[in-house]
Amino acid sequence: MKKINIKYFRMSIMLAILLVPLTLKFTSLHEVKASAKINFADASASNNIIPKPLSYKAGSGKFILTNKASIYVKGKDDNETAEVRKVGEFLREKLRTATGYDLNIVVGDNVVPGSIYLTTIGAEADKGNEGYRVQTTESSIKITANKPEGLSRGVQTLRQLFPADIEKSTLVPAVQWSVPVVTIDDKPEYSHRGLMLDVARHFFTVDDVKRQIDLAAQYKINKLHLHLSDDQGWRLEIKKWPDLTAIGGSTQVGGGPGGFYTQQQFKDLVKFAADRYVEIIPEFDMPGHSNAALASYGFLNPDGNKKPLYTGTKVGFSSFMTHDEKTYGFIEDVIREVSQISPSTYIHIGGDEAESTKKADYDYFVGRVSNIVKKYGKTPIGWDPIDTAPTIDSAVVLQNWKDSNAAAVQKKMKIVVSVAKKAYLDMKYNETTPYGLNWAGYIPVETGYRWDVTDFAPRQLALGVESPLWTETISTVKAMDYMIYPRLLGYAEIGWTPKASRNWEEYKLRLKNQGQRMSNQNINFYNDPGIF
Ligand code: TNX
Repeated sequence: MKKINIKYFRMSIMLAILLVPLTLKFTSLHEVKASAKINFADASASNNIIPKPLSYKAGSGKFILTNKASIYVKGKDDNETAEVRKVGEFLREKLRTATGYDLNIVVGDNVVPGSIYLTTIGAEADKGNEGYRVQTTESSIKITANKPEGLSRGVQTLRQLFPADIEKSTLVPAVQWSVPVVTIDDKPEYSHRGLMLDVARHFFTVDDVKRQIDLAAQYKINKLHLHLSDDQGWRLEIKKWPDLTAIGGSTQVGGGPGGFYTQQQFKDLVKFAADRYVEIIPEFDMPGHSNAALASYGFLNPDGNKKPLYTGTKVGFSSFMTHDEKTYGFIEDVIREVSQISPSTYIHIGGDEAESTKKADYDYFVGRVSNIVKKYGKTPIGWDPIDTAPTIDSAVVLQNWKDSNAAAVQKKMKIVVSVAKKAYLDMKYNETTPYGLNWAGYIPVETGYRWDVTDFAPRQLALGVESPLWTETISTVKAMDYMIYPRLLGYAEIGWTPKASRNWEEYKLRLKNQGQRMSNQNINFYNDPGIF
């Protein structure tokens, strides 16, 4: 604490020294104090980006956006230009509501002063697919990246350079829409920065999920893992087996009406996510957590009879038959249909808490199912203990939720870290939290931030981080927001910003300043009194 205070004290003195002569030039002594104060606020506001960029070099002055601005777009060829244009349209829409400006999109690089330019020409190769440079001067904003994906990440950064009012859902008059002069060079530490939504325990509509994708994407979350089946519900239409949704999708925890996505709706979700460069990873949890399927079709059960639907919250009681070819035929139908509508490189096969499946049967089952996934050109992911099955090799990814990945490390499987005591969004913040569970402990905002992927996985095997929201106790959008925010910002930063550049005390200040943006977006975040 002390160190930080001294640092900030020094920073303010330095800023004052810098600002006073500048402001003296134009103002009377009487005005000096006030303008110095405003300038200081501007300077600190420019450091509030989450996740923290790799390099942020502040210049002096600001760019002011007017309704005369155009958004110029140019790719390396026509196809890419068309994609860059879509990123430009996304930016236009994000700026439209609060400013009231209907900015022109112009293809080309004949950029006139006062404009914004997005291009994939001239970026440094080492920025990869997601890296970008945002360079602002008093007369222009330029974002450069190797790929439209990187431009999209840069656009999310640019949003955070504007005043927080930019995020309001109504026209905000009399605001100067300025961004500071700055050069930001940025790229992510990890390629997997995920959010998981359990839409099986409680169903959430397409619009609810879209909203969460849109909100998460602003913090550069790039994977949305959808937990599409569990004991309480099956949530994706499978044309060959319509009762999965007609019966298995008909309820949820507590006995509400449940619901499901048609394949058309799923494709629509995939597109919405792809427009934000977010990949949707579909999960069907097996061989446990499978009661909704067992309740839909008798042939999946040893006695040929459908199981009753389940609306409680116990785990570990259901299992697919692991030595019956009807099971594998059924699973192959599901995987085939899903692989046809899901462009993700992954299909998640669950594999957790199979407490009603003998270990040898579990090992056999997860090997068979991961081979089916591979047959359809996808990479299987599974929860631990999937790594412990001898049938599972390094072509399968482990999603690590307990602190147990010895087998994965030994086999050199890639790992997504979701360790429950740090990354579970369904854990309460503290004893007063109105929703959530606490079996993995409380996860206050600080605990959620103060760890690193490498605490739980070797760096060379780690793909990144994913924070799951299990929804046994979460049935409304309000509750969902409350559990996800503000913790997701921390997970986003753990995935994006290298460990050496992260520090809780400094993060806390940036997070505090995100409060206004979250409020403006009507996010029902947990308003932690220690932070906001
Ligand atoms: C464990 S984490 C589960 C889920 C529960 C969650 C509740 C995991 C792979 N399995 O079935 O919803 O705990 O926190």
